[in-house]
Amino acid sequence: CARSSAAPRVNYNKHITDKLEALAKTYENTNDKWRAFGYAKAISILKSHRKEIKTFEEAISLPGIGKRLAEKIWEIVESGELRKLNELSSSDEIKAINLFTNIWGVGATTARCWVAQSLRTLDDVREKANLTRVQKIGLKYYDELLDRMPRSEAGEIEKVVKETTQSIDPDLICMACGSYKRGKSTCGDVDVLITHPDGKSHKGVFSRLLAMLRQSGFLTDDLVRQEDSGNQKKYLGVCQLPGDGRFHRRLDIIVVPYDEFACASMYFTGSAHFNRSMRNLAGKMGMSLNEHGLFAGVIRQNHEKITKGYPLKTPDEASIFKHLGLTYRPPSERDH
Ligand code: DCP
Ligand code: MG
Ligand code: MN
Repeated sequence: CARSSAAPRVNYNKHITDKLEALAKTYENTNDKWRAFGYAKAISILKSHRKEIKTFEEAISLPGIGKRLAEKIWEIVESGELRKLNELSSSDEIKAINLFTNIWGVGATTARCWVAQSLRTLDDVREKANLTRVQKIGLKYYDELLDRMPRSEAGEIEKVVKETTQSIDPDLICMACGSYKRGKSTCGDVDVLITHPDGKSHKGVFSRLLAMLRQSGFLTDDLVRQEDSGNQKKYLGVCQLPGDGRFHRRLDIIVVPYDEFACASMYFTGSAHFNRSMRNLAGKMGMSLNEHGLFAGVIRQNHEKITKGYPLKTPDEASIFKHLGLTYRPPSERDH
């Protein structure tokens, strides 16, 4: 959650949260949204608990954790196993749903639909399912896209994008955000953010950059191109570094106007969990935070905004923390 101290975070209960996360994911995939939601809340509480849980009493005394969840926690503490998870993951249907939702572009609804049509393997899907253009790409690179790349490779990808970007205009700012900026040792994809300090020369860069990266063979497949969210342009695709034995990797590129740079870089740096708690905090303070800006004087009725408020000046990330009354936290301390 959003804290005012800047102490690094350790998850003392990873052995528990790993199992509960797997169970939550299964519930989400099987459309048990409420159950998944209950688990997500418990997992976040466990992750911010300052010590390892060793007794049932400790588990049940945590806020938002009832008897049944405490029993599951206790079972993991005591036996290292979670029977419910083992049981669910031995079902062929559930195995297939989990297999299918790991295809990029396939959600739980589609996966369930295929399972209902008796599809069980990736070959079944390849031969019998009605695939979208994007799902075909997801299937083509199934293993490669599931693999997390070493941090050094994310750095190489950032370098290619940066050099190409700055060949258009050397003053363009271009940097990898996401898990890379948080200092993780592996990255699921590379999230590159681009802007220009003069506030206008970012315009036109998006299309030119993509064309150049495609031309050089670096971009191999396009997944999604979003040009509709205000002044930000977002690209999701697949790239491959030159040389033998290189995997295809997911690459996201966002180009933003300079006055949205701080909020965009904070959003894109994440983590998703950190973003959620920052947004919640802003909401409680009558503000609203998203990748475009931080707005004050927001009036809500039943959680619905009735006035948009006015944008606050956010020249850098530190100013966002300051507006929210928080001590600055560097990216490496934004995992939860
Ligand atoms: N993001 C978010 N909410 C989402 C998805 C993303 O706030 N539902 C933000 C926070 C993420 C950032 O976008 O850190 C980049 O998204 P990624 O999915 O690329 O996540 P990470 O880079 O954090 O992790 P990974 O290494 O898996 O890519
Ligand atoms: Mg990422
Ligand atoms: Mn991403």
